[in-house]
Amino acid sequence: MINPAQLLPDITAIAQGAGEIIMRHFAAPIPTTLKSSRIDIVTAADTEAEAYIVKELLARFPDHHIVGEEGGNQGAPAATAAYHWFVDPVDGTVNFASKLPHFCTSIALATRDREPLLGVIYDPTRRELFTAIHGAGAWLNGQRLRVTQTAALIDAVITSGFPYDKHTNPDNNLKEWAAFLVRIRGERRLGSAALDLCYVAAGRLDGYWEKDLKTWDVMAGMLIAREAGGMVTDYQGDPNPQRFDRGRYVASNGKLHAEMLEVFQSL
Ligand code: 2AM
Ligand code: CA
Repeated sequence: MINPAQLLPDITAIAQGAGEIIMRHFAAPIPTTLKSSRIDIVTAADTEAEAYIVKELLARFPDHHIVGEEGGNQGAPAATAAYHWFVDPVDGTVNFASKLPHFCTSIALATRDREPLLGVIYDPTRRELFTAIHGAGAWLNGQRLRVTQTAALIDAVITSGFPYDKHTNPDNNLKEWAAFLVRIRGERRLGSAALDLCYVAAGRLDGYWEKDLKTWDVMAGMLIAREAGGMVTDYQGDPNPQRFDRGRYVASNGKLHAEMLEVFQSL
């Protein structure tokens, strides 16, 4: 059995190394390349940071499987590897390419059936390191994290995001956005799913929801949110949407969760 706590110093160093690569690119002009659509973009920072992270992970864990946003599946085959890594080199690429300093690197270790064991998220512009180990709490630069105590949606500040096919797919989160807008104190749209989950963990936000998320966007952040006392499910309340790549995630401080799920049911 692997001991995720023993891996934490190395994985932290790798996430911070990726942060250095990203910040070097952030200081210069940032050309973008299109992926699935005109707004789904990738930059040299994404590619270079992911190559660095994958090289470091493969050197240490050659018998593990690695799922990376830009590089696809690497390492040992998914079906046989006991452990899977989920890597998003730059979460918040649209912010990054716009020179808006709100993005991060997300690295998670999970079992083959996608139970997260370790989550490391590094925000290189604020030098904020969010970490969690399954069963051992969530931390920000060495300080223990706790979710908010907000108990009613009307007192809540909640964030969300919109999918890359929003121009053509009518199921583009606008109905959900409107439904929450009139029920809460404030709605925010920050642009990094991984940091949204960390901010729920840190008590900076009361809740978060989004559709079309991939495992690399959420695997680390959902562990960090849960280890800070939060709850993460799909829109119906299923506690493990990452197992089936369902893409729809709701995170909250726990107290607000039922009220948040009711909003989806009302649509
Ligand atoms: P990215 O910056 O790594 O692409 C924005 O709403 C947030 O959701 C970002 O974290 C973005 O990740 C993610 N996101 C939105 N649509 C996505 C998609 N179709 N696939 C993967 N991630 C997506
Ligand atoms: Ca990304």
